[in-house]
Amino acid sequence: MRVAALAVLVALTATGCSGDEILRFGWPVGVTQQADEMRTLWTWTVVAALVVGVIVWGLIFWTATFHRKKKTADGEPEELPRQFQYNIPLEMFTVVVPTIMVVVLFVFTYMTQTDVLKKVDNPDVKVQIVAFQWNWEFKYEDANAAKPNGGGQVSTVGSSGEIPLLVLPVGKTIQYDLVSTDVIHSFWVPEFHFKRDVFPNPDKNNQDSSFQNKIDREGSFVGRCAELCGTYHSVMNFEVRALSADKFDQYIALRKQMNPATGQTFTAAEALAKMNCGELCTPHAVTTQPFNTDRTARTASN
Ligand SMILES: [Cu+2]
Repeated sequence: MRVAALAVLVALTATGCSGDEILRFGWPVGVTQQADEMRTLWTWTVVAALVVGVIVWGLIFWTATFHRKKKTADGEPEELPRQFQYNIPLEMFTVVVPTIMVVVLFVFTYMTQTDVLKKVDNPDVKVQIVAFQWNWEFKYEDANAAKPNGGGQVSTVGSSGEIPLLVLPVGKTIQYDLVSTDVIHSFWVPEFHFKRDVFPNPDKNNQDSSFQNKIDREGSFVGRCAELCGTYHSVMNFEVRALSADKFDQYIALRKQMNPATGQTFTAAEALAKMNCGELCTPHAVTTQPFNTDRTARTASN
């Protein structure tokens, strides 16, 4: 027993796991409020499973150790131990208790799912996510005013030479409206712990083609198409750049302004470069054909 306790202690300390990591039980780190809610559900589900597990393991150990087939005093094998089949109370117990467990897990899962899918009426930012073979366009639905070269929405579109950057604010409710111009794609940012298919004609199918979330930290996160959509499906990548709300406002303002150097409004990369806020505003861009999957080997675009 002492050896086992020591082994557990060594395992916990030697691997350098923090309390947070232990309670994460292998759940990957997410960057949205919704991902944290899912993590809480996971943590308590594992805790509940461990409690049940410890009881079951204890019972197995107890039965196997103390209720083995014994020999009698004269060396003859003992008759079968007492049998419990057709024990109605016991059978009721083994039906009712697992049913209660499943119901409890179901209720908490349903509550978490409802929370994750919840939408408020007035999100702070709305982006239309347009998927097409084989790239993405991100249109900022509220940022359509006063572009000097004739108006139109602020939007970022990927090309075969540049991965599109989806710049978003931290701490704001963001609504993603998904639409495809051709086949079914799927919008997936692994760190959001959320993925949703992108359909052509979103009004004509029964899937809700929009969702909302709230990002809780700054950073760069890789996004992918998660639905096999044709020859160049694998190059359909994008990048989410989460900036503080101030920096995001600055970014959108720049996107509406004329870049004197080009005579056009600032592109995503130009606006980020002009903001000059370090690594976070470095306009990483990676050629998408062929796509370099090594995200540490990004090449800066001009
Ligand atoms: Cu796709």
